[in-house]
Amino acid sequence: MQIHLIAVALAIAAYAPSALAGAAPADNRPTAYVAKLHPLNTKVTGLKTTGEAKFSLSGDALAITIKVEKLPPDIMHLQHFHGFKDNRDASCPTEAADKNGDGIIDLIETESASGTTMVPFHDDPVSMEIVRDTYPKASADGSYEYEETVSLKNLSGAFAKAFDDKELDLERRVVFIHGVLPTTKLPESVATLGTIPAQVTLPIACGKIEREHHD
Ligand SMILES: [Cu+2]
Repeated sequence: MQIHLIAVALAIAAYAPSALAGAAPADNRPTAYVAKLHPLNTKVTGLKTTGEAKFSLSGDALAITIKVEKLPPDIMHLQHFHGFKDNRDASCPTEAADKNGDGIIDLIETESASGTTMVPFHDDPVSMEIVRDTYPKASADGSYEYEETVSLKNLSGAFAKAFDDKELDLERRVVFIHGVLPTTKLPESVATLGTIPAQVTLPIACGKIEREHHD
């Protein structure tokens, strides 16, 4: 029995794709990657925003599902995966990321641990357009479920074009959820991207993407 289990484990390991573009696992279930989202900047939101982002690959179809709860309600929330252009392993920021000590981890302060904004999760991820008004909107009770299926080939192609021929490399990326109510008072020390209000870009949840293991 034990020998049999080891053999199965080895077989699965042998099939594990190094990047998303690899083969299906030995058991024929779709390859899946999951990020468990934990809250960030809870002192600002007063909420423990949590959820899960899932990436399931079946053939060329990459289904992206992101479920989030305890969000600032009734507003649109930017969501992306972030990572490093040189493919270093990204991680979610810890409190140490708060370089200016204002008690808030702003988008710019996430960059040393998490890299930059890469792929947007709105109605058209393949467009790679970060500024768009089709990100999901939280319900009045502060939750949403986002689902979008894209062609892996198309997304990989768009990604390679934007990031110097690099692969999606999901296991080296992190998922961020952004956005607090526009009425939220933030100190001027909170940095943002360009002219986008800091309330829109403030990270409120993060999760490291990991390959899902079936047991
Ligand atoms: Cu982002």
